[in-house]
Amino acid sequence: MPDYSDQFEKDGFCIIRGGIDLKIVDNVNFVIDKFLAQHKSMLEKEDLLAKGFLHRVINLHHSVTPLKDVFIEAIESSKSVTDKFDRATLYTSLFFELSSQQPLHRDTPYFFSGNFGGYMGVWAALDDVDEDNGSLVAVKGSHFLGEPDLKKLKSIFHPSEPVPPSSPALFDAYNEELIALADNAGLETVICKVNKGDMIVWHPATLHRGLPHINKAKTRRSFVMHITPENLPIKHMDYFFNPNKIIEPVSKVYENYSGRQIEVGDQIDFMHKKSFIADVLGYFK
Ligand SMILES: O=C(O)CCC(=O)C(=O)O
Ligand SMILES: [Fe+2]
Repeated sequence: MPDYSDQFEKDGFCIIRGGIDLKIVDNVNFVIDKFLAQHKSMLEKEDLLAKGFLHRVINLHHSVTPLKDVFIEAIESSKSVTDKFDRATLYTSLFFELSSQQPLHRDTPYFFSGNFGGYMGVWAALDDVDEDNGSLVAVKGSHFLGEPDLKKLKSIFHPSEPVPPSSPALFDAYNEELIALADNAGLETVICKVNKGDMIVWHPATLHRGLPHINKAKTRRSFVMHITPENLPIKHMDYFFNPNKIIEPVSKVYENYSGRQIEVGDQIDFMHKKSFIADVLGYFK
């Protein structure tokens, strides 16, 4: 595999064509079909699908275990970038069949590790993805844009109380300011048209989004891996907007999987609405 680190440093992201072996992709898709054959009607009944699709499923890899093979393969193909801060571990994941359709944003307020870098987004296409079914979009060089006035933003949304771990209105306003900075700087927006098996790695401060999912006859199966070096504490908006808050060291529990560390956990969450433990959903492979 070529060294993608120059491109990643310069652009804030890189596209790695054919990063995931198609045998692994096809197997994962086959196993997800099995998962759906068992759970789709329950998920439908519980209103945990979006337009009939899996959407924003957190840590599905705890139940659909071949997704862990996608992680192994993705890091193997991108390690010149993803192992830069020390060996990459899997912190959390998101699975989508319907595009995230999320507006342009930086991940940093929700994946904040103080001055220590190392968090990255690693996105694997399990379907061909273009403008029709919600391409991932990234803004070249947006990781170099400075921060907007965080104190001022805080004072507008949380004038007299600390910022909570999650504050969607503040997150949106923060990103709006960055989008204006990117526009002013004339930064280029790249629509990443990819084939299944391709992957994209982004820097935590790179503006990125998922386009609207227009053609619902097609799925947009994609697996986002949020990676960090071992034991990197990850904090949210309460820390991001208060850099004086001390980030304590953490000691995480990992499973060793094919020579890589995957954070141990057993909760699978659907669209932030409802979680199940893996023992309840079962293990699919
Ligand atoms: O898949 C997408 O459209 C974007 C996902 C994303 O922004 C993230 O996981 O940080
Ligand atoms: Fe993101």
